[in-house]
Amino acid sequence: MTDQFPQGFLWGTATAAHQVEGDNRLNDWWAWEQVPGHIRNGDRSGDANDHYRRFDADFALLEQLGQNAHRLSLEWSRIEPGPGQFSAEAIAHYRQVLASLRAHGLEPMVTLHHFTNPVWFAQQAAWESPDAPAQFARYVGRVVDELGDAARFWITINEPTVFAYQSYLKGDWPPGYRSLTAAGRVLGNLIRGHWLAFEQIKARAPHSQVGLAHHVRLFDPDRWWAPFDRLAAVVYNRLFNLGVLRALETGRLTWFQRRFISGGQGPRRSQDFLGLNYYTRDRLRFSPRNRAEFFATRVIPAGVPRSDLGWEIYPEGMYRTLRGFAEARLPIYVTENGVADADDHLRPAYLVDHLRAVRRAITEGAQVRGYFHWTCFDNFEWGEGYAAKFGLMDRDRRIRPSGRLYAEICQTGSLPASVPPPTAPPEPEPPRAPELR
Ligand code: IFM
Repeated sequence: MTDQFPQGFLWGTATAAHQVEGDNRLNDWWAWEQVPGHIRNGDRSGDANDHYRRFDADFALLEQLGQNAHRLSLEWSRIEPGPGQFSAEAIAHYRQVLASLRAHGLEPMVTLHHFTNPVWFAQQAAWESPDAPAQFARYVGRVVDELGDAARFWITINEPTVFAYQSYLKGDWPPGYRSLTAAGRVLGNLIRGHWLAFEQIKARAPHSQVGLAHHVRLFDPDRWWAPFDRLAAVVYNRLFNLGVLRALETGRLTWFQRRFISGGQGPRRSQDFLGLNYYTRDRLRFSPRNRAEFFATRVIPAGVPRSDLGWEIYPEGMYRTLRGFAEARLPIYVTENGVADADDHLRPAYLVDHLRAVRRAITEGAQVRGYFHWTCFDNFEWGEGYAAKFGLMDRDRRIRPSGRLYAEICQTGSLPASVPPPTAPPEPEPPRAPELR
């Protein structure tokens, strides 16, 4: 097998507006961060990476590092600060951002919703409200009216299952609810929002490529021989991985999703490509008392390689997921993949091993057309604040060894024959149950 990637492959990094722009005051996260206890170490997004002002220099740097594409998100609360009120200034800003990407030879991939909601929308019950999908679609329609000529690739929603889980089931993100009913309703409305957004984009920009960035977490039984561990893995896989894909394929909510919101149909095959965010897998052990977590507990055996956040490093999962995705016979973009690794001792091998898995899947027929590493520079990692460092660079844009390695990969379109193995592992921390994200 060659380690050369196909011609025209998109090589990039991914970010999200609230994590990098700075001074994003008009959304629900800004308010949430001000409350002590919500964010690790009391961090707040604050100026973040000041990318709202520094975008052009940042894109110049990514160009120098050999990248030819970039995934970013538009901040809904800047574009529509009040219901139906659109900011000409914010739209003009994002037009400049997209033009700057093009000027630096970076193909834009634009996400329309990446976890944050305008305050006005949050005050109207956000995604729990039956009006939410139409409100989101109105924003999407306006964005594509204004900016549809500036980008070809659009991602409607980032990680709907993670959003529903963290914000409405686990309660760690705004609005901090712990309710299965709310989470189910939100997930159903996000799917409807995607359907309507897909139609809005296609009506205005028929040649655009539209998808959704789906976070796939592999679920394996902790003990392969234990039938209930296996059952737990099947159930988790259906709930968190397959349900959304099925709804987008068929244009109908699944049986489980329909338990929370009634009716609603969308277009069949409402994706031009599959967007995959892959980071890790969970091993599940059946645990009858853990009702809140669907009767399973996530376990991490000792000695398993883990990131700074305790997530298992499992490149084989990238390959397995892509093989599964290949059945849809659609182009695939790895819209996120990365590792929290403050001292960069894991990232070089993580990068190459995951890309090798991508290459292997391509050889076996998966139509993978691009890879966006999460992320270019350390940024505001939601509830983890600035403690989790996912960047190929630090916040001051100092390039880590893994950043140089990725540049070499982007420039040559191929993988190095060998990579330095992980070095100087930090003191092992007591295992933490990983978050589902
Ligand atoms: O930082 C997040 C991103 O916003 C969504 N996907 C996972 C990343 C790492 O946790």
